[in-house]
Amino acid sequence: MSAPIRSQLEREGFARLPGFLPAGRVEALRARVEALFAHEGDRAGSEFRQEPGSRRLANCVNKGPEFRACLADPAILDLVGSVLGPDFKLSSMNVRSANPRNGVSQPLHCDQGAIADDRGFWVCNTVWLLDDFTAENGALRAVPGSHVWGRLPQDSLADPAAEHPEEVLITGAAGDVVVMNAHLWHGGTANRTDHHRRALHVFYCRSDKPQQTYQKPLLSQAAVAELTPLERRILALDDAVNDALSAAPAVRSGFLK
Ligand SMILES: O=C(O)CCC(=O)C(=O)O
Repeated sequence: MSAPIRSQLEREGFARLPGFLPAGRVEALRARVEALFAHEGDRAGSEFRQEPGSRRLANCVNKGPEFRACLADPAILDLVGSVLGPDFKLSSMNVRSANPRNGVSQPLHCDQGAIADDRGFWVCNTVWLLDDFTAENGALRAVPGSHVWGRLPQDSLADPAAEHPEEVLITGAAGDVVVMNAHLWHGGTANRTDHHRRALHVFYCRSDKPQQTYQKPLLSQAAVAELTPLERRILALDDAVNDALSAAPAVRSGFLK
């Protein structure tokens, strides 16, 4: 990946890869996402968390080859490795779709409520835009550089839901991917349009931390049979340390209860 992208990711805590996904893959993902929302109904997202004002899907690795194709893309893994170091795994793969006219911004948060530790950064998210992100439809906001501050918005701000004086809006086109150091203070904004705003979140963590969604027990035999060795490794399917870390339930969301 190009040096400017890497240095923006390091300096600002995020970088957008324009036109990363071809239109055909965006269409296939959208079609699968809508089929799953129709099929799962009120249960959608419940393997992780549901969110007022947004539709969510969780455990997407198990829900179609369109999603699995986003799990171990070499260019994305390279950037994620530049944040997390060489030893990392998938933490979760979810869809978030901000509802039309939902009237709610997410509070600024760091994913998993994570603060960098003495080994450095341990969470990195990638946001795959399935619709254009605009100033009106619930684009991401982020406070550039906040990934190195070593503190959480909820411990530092009177109102993490309020606009932050240093925040920027991360807009882009369907097919772009935003790679984000997930210690960055960020959140989805309110959708003021009549259309859903959909994104796939492919979220990674360092290998010594628990997965947000313990993948192994949630994967069907059919899905496992299709995995490459690299995908098995990224899912930590043969990693006894991960089994010990991730099997115990814990609070693993930045702000969702
Ligand atoms: O706008 C988005 O999809 C990102 C939302 C987000 O930061 C989250 O759900 O943790």
